[in-house]
Amino acid sequence: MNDFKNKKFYVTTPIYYPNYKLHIGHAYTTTLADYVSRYKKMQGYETMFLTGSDEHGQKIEDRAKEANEDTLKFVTKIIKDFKKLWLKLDIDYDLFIRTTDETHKEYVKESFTQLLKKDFIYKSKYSGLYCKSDEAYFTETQIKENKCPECGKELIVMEEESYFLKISAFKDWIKDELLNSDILKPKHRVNELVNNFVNDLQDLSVTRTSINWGIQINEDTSHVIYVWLDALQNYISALKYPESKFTIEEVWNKNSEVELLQLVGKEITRFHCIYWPIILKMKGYRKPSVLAHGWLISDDGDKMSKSKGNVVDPLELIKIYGSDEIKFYLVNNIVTGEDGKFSEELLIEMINGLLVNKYSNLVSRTDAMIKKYCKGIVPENKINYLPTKNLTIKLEKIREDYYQKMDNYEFSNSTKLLINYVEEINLYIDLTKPWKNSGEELNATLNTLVKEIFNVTTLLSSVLTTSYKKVYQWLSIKKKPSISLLDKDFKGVKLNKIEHLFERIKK
Ligand code: ME8
Repeated sequence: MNDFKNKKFYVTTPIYYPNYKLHIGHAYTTTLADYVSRYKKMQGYETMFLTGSDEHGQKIEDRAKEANEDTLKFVTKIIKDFKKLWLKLDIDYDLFIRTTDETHKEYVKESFTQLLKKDFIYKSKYSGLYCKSDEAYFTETQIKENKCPECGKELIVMEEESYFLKISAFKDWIKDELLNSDILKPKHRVNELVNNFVNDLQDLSVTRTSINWGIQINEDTSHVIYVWLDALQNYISALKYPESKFTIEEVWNKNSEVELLQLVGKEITRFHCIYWPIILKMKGYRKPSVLAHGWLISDDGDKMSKSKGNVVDPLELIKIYGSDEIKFYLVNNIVTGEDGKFSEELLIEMINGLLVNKYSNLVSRTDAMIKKYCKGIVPENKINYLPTKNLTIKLEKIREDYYQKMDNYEFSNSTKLLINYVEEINLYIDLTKPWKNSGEELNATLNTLVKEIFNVTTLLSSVLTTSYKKVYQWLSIKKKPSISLLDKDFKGVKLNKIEHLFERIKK
């Protein structure tokens, strides 16, 4: 392994709209961010993980009105639920940004003034087909039968005085960047984006006079900033907060060495991979690095979304199945970058098939054998036992592959390798048959089992963020998971009691 001591990693999720409670789709993105952030931390990186809420715009104001509440009070209540979800899901974020925070608002106002001074913003009139629900204009070529291509709702004609961002001036630049650099992963989404949006790229309307609930610009208080110019800049403004671990210059300057990962659902790649890189370029900053994942779809094959009424409440699921179980399903069973199904049935199948049968049973079996054959004390491995040597070679290879997948952000492939790691250890038990073995060979086997359970548990700890603690407690390890702990020899360690890591779920 390399030394990552002086390296830094900045990971972000979209800031979610506090118009409704979050559903399992939101939990998916945040779980991926948490997984990769913990992994980088284990490698020795200094990490910063940003999430938050996108609080301005008509939709939010409308929802507050429906509820007959003051808008800020309304969103503040919903945000309590956001934070509760992240707590119950054991998400270790560093900073929760709200776009209604003063620091963010000030930053966005100043930024607007600067872009205006640099002539990247100008005033004009806009008329276009607009989707109120997605808060976006669409061009004729993007739509069919006056319906929003993203949510299917009826579009309306909007005309208003507006400030515009000179996006179209960067059309060739962004096309080239998308095709030839790493702004967007997976690569197959690039063509989609270029064909659907870049070829027909127009200046972006960035203010509204028809909306009150937003950030007023200094230059003209009748205009508030349109949500995307407001929202996207959270990734910069957060770094001005006192709790921020990194500074704006450190992360966003062109020569920055901070590794960056911005996770988004595929429906907002347009904003993150066209407008956002252009905004950054206008400000003289580096390019973003975005991973667009697919959608969680329900059994009927539809995207899970509040407007379709087919959402699953993660808080309810956590109560029944536990947070690690849900996180593992999301990371492992949804192929990163593709759409994937979520249902309770599939979740139960995964819990019983992988977490209980393979992983939890491995730990229980090993615990029982060491307690039976060695009075609960891990024996020493004194010999060069061939099955152990063969196992070690295989597992080292899996580990290398694991690091590679993680560094490539192929999350579902990474956890599949860890399951494979567990399977190899199970096969090693079948092969060495400790119940028929004795003497130094038995000692070598049991010592190896504990070592490899510890290794795989350490790697799994980035997703099984609660359950790994049971194994650490079993082995009296008080330290935080770290790659530097791998391959520790547990000879002479007295095993503590351990309960089942995962319980079988009855259908
Ligand atoms: O778009 N499957 O907020 P939002 C997978 N405020 N992921 C899903 C999902 C699903 N079915 N449903 C939602 C916004 N998501 C803006 C973002 S960022 C500057 C502004 C996740 O509350 C996914 O990450 O509508 C998606 O991009 C995000 O939630 C949309 O959240």
